[in-house]
Amino acid sequence: MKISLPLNSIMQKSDFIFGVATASFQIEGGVDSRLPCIWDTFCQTPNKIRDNSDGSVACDHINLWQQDVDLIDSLNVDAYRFSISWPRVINAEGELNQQGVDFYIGLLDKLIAKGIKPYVTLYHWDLPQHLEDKGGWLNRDTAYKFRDYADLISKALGNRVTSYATLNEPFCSAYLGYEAGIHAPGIKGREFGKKAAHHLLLAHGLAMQVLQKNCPDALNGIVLNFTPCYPASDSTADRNASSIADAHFNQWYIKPLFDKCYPDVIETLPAIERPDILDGDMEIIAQPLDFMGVNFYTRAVYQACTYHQFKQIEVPDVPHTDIGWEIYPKALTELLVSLNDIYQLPPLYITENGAAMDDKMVNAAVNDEGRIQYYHQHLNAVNDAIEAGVNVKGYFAWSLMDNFEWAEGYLKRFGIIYVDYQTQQRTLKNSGKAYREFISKRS
Ligand code: IFM
Repeated sequence: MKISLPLNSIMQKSDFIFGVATASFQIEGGVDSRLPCIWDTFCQTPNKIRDNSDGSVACDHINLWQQDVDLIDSLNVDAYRFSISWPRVINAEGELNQQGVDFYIGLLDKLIAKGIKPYVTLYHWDLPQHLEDKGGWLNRDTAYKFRDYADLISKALGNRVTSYATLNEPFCSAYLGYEAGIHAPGIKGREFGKKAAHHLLLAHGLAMQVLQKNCPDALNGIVLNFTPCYPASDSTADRNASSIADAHFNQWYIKPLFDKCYPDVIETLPAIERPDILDGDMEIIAQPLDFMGVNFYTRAVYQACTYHQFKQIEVPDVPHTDIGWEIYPKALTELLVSLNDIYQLPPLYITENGAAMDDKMVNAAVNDEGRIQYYHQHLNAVNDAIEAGVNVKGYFAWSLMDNFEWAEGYLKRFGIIYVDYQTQQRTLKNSGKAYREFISKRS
């Protein structure tokens, strides 16, 4: 199977960016050369990570980064999206840790020397533990600490960075980390999620002000994840249920960026669940964006439920990836078209898209046909959205290589490169070959 798009498609756009993506905690390892973060603590808490693993070695990228950049280069991609580990570059006193900064300068310089554009995310979930000890994202002051970190690091990296994203997937940090409790720091309770979300969005707005001042030539923005909500039936009750779920899980994070307010469901929240919004906060959050990143993997289907308003259901007999997420590429097209209808969007990038598969190495090869098909379908879905008028300027495959998949540990493999965690040997999967071949066919 090959990845292919129709003629006269995004393949013809010379400025469309194809890339691969990773995140610091998921690949770096090297815990001894940085401060602890909330995921170090969470991994040490019994029964939080399915295989009881942690990020202490991960893909050992901290040592193997040069060969990893060579691998990225061999894929013929235009860009590499990675994140900076806040606890690696800022010490407990809030000053730059030069050793950590030098690691990223080396990485950036090698990428640039190879003609690969660096797309940098400042926060992909690895909050310094000492800030969590003071309340983490439930403490408004963390937003100001994030602004200070963004200021110091963006000055230190100079003009090396093509694009800065402030946050990756604030929904996951807020909801999974401070409401469902299944991600670090593992806090559970409906009264926490929206408060954490507000401070994350405030942190984004404050950091955007700094980035636009320090790096006016970079593309500065934010990366949101979307799981589009569909009703289980055409009934009014199910359609309402699905739209309430959408307001909580998707619109909650995008509406403040463009409309300076939260979705109307805020009015239905009991006082204890409401965020603490101070005068001027919504103006800070709604900074002009140079781009917005969209991370997409799957959709969710909801039906009405008297107790919780909505209930997610499993659709029978549909294809799933190895992590149990339904494969439904049409939702990506529909999502992009609907966001474009609702909001005054800046250019969009698909900053993550990919599939976990039960990969097996056989005779030094990984024949991951299912993943190739996933990429084929989703790239075509992006192309359909562009043809419907959405301004999408790039696409990043998640992920460059297998890595630490959060609460799933190392059990789920998302890479287009296979990682043998015993030897740290990397092997290009067939999907990696297909992606390389696809990109190389561009005119
Ligand atoms: O691995 C994660 C990534 O860190 C954030 N987006 C979703 C991916 C797959 O779960």
